[in-house]
Amino acid sequence: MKGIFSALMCSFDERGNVNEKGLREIIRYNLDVCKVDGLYVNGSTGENFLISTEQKKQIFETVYDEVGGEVPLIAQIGSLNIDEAIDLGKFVTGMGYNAISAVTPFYYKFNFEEIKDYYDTILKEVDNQLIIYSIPALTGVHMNLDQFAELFNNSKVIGVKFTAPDFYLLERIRHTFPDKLIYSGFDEMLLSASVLNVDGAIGSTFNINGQRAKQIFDFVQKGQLQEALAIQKVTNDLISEVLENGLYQTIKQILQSKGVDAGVCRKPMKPLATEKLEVANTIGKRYLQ
Ligand code: SI3
Repeated sequence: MKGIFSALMCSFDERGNVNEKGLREIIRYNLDVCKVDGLYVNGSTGENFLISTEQKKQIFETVYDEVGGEVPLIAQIGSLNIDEAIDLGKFVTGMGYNAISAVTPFYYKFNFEEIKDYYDTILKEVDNQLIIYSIPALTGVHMNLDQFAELFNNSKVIGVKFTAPDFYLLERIRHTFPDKLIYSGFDEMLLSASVLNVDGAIGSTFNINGQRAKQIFDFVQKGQLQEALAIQKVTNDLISEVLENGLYQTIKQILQSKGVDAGVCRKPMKPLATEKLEVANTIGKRYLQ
């Protein structure tokens, strides 16, 4: 469960249906070309919050079938509808997923007691281990060290996907909880998080740039910081161009240019205009052989 995990993209057709063949190709590209250590399924990058329960289950099943035990799988089952979260949690646990993960409940301004109860309720019902998905910039949920400690008090909570630029808090969490799994969530900050001894990282750009992410992580573990920095620099050149052109759409187009049927993004995300498709192809050629 350590190392570089792709936040797996999903292929959708123009009508918004899951393209299973395309999804299998994305998985194979991640495992065979990017050589990632694991997959994080139905996260933000998987457009999870834009799809139906049936589609989430279809994706969980297809991924499990294609991966067939090659790498560990984490299923993001978090939902504002706690019954859906529990249903999905039981579904993936029955299938054999290594862990579940759930984003902190968002939109309504839940207080911490409610957030803690959300996780405890899911874990009372689902017989699996859970990784908290913390992404304050998108959820508005900012938790402090004491609150992480309260969540970690539940022994089934085995770690956190920490997607925030607060390296002071990250260091405090690492130091206080040496036995919990901590994944960095911002690919552009992988080196800095790795220096703080995170156990791994989960990110969207690993769908195309997983090999460099693995090099950064490995170099830091061996204490070769200058080598890691050189690769983080190229990685960040790539990421800044991808972000400017449109994050998920550009990653999909780059996959497309590598012969992977990555499809389009779900509405309301808009497809790339022709000029941006060309920019995506150029990024793919410049940074990814
Ligand atoms: O659940 C997920 O799909 C993620 O792991 C998301 C991940 O944290 C990405 N963030 C978003 C909002 O997609 C990052 O990998 C991000 O794309 C990258 O660091 C570029 O900013």
